[in-house]
Amino acid sequence: MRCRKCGEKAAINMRQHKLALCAPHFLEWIPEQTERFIEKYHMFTSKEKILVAVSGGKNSLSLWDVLNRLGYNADGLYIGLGIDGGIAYSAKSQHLAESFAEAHGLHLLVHDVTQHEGASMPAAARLTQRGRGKPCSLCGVTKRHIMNSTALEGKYDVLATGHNLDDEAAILFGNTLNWSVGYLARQAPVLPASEDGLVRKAKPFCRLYERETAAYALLRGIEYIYEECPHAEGSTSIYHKELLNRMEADRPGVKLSFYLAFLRAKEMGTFAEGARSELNALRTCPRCGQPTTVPGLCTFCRTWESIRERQAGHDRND
Ligand code: Q46
Ligand code: ZN
Ligand code: ZN
Repeated sequence: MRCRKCGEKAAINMRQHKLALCAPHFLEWIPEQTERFIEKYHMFTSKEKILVAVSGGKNSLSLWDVLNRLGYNADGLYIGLGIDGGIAYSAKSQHLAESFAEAHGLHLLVHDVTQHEGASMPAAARLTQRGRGKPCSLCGVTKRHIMNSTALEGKYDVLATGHNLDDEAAILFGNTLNWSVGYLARQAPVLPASEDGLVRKAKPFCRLYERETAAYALLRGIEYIYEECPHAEGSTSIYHKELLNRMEADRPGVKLSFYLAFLRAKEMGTFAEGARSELNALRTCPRCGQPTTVPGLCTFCRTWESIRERQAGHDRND
């Protein structure tokens, strides 16, 4: 297999694009494609301040690297969840995020959940009924809250995440199986800021396959955490990814066409009603001031309040 651009030996063959490239041309192609998506979906401009959610994994570190190479003004945010799982998951991923920032002269903000919220994610999950001890739903609520509040406090124009096409297709697949109209209405390459305090969100890698972001990280020599979060095992999103991978193996490009056809349907106004009813249902949390769909305290404030109460109860009983 030869590189389409220079005829040298190809480092990657992307069947879905009918395109093979050598390492140097592939390392140029990824930023070119990313820039194209940033402009096409009006995600942000080079004058704006960007906060990249960095987990220490291949997608977020590659995204931070690409934005930096393209000359964007992007800081990173690492959220320390206090997950060990026998592999020191959080400690390792934080170290990799910090080393990357240092090596590239980039600014990384670190928010430690144990320090700020009072318990690590696994300990907090054990204290709530949510997910019967599995931390993922609490973790999702907490990460979204911290990302939004950090972006608002730091006056960032936009929050960028490393979601790739495999993530987006799996989310879309799950939302379609349940016909979750509200979620379908909110799934997009870019979500504008809302007046009531949600910062703009962008996914510049939403059209890149995970295989491509992984190859980019490897060829750029980016050190990232290979292990998945130990709590990800057995998750529905991984199951959906596996199903889509099986389809992709038989029909290269199916993930991309599934996602692009969805975006076209959205452009035609499908799900607009779902978006309107979601927006109408938004209220403001009296404690943190962030928008919420539930009356009274938002899910973040309510859940962490009950975690701290239970923790205090435990401490008294000790
Ligand atoms: S980090 Fe958190 Fe994920 Fe780990 S605990 Fe679950 S939600 S799996 S993306
Ligand atoms: Zn080449
Ligand atoms: Zn709140």
